[in-house]
Amino acid sequence: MQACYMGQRGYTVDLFESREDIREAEHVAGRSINLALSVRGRSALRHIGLEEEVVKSGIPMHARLIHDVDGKKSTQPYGKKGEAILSVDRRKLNELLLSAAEKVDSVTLHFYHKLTHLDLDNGTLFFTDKNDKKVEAHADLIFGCDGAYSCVRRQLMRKTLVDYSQEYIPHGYMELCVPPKTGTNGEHNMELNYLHIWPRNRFMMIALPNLDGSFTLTLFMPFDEFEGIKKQGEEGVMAFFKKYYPDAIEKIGVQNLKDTFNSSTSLPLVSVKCSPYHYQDKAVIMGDAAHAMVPFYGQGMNCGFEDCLVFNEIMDQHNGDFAKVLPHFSTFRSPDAQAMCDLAMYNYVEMRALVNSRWFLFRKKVDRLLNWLLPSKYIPLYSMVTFSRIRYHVVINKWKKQDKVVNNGLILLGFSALGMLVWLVSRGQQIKYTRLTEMLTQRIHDFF
Ligand code: EGU
Repeated sequence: MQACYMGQRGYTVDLFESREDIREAEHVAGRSINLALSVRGRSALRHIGLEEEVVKSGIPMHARLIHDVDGKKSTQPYGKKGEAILSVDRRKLNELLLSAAEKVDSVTLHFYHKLTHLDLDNGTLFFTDKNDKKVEAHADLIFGCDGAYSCVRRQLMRKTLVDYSQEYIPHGYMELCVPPKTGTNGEHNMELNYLHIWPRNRFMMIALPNLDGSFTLTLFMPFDEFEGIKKQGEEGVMAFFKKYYPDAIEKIGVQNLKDTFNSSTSLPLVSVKCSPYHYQDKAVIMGDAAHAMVPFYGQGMNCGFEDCLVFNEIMDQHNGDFAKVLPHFSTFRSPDAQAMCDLAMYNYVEMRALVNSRWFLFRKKVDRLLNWLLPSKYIPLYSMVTFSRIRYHVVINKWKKQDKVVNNGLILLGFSALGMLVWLVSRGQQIKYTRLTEMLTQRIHDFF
């Protein structure tokens, strides 16, 4: 993505990728198969003329579909009519981006180049290629878009004063597959245009649709529970699913479920925050390298893509003077990326702790009511994150303010109801209760 942006601005770009060219790969192992693309990611794609093509190959999800333990289903729309998030294939997206980058004359792609170390002051990069041969390259400016375990970031941290935090959560994830209906030519076996959710307190499962008629299921669960189930072998797996996800067994298929569960490992989820993102005018990190987040808002890719858009806007402001652009990018972007990391972590906690609490469910209802009453004034948090380009740190501020107003409003409403009740009773009982009413009114007055 960043190669496309820089290439289209006329810079000479060499893109180094440790793996093979995914367009020629037969089978791509590991990492999640589909991604949720929303407004921020789409805006970044639009700017390089790729939005339409990506949207065409994505599946719109207009609502969430929640499966409870009894197999009962309920839906909640995401936004207004026509608003949706897209389930896109990671591989397809990578292919489109690579082809778009390759189309630019000044961009050259290099595959099978694994970065081993780099000299930031001289702009020298050291790679090993397919045959383990050492390859050296030189660059005036290095973009480190090399993921959560970034090599560029590691070097950056030795050269400047970088604040850094990393957190693993106790949950891991495992991907399972719901194949298309048997005997059909890729007909979906569950409702197509939804993000399916099976919330179950300590663990949770979600499913996103694929173009070939299948769904990719992602099960989030503490590592020790994964281990516990695996120890019991096939029976353990079946017992677990019968208890918590009975409706999913037939969709996945018994044999498929047993096979995948016991042959896959659960993968870790890491959250990384750091600041600044740059070294002088020589290097800058972007995407997961700068801000890896847990996936509980579906924003990892969207936030990373938005980095490119933001960087590009800052390039415009400084006429491409990297000595100004890089620090500006760091100070402008890191509060937002950190805010998103925090929101994602907050949602991880919330989803487990609060999904069943009465107050939480009540607040969700109030949220929807208020949004329905004041569609432009009261926007739910997920909506600001997913369907707007409001800066993430502003999203948090707005949300906190909104939350306070609503909570106070609800308390006031509660007290008014109580006051009314007391007043009615005291009218019947005369003087006896006037003092009580007075006392209460005084209390309410003091409270606000
Ligand atoms: C997790 C893993 C539902 C893809 C957060 C919603 C996600 C995605 C939600 C993954 C959830 C969770 C939101 C979207 C999205 C919801 C969101 C989460 C896509 C608060 C492939 N999350 N995800 N929230 O709102 O804003 O329906 O792996 F289950 S899309 Cl965890 Cl909108």
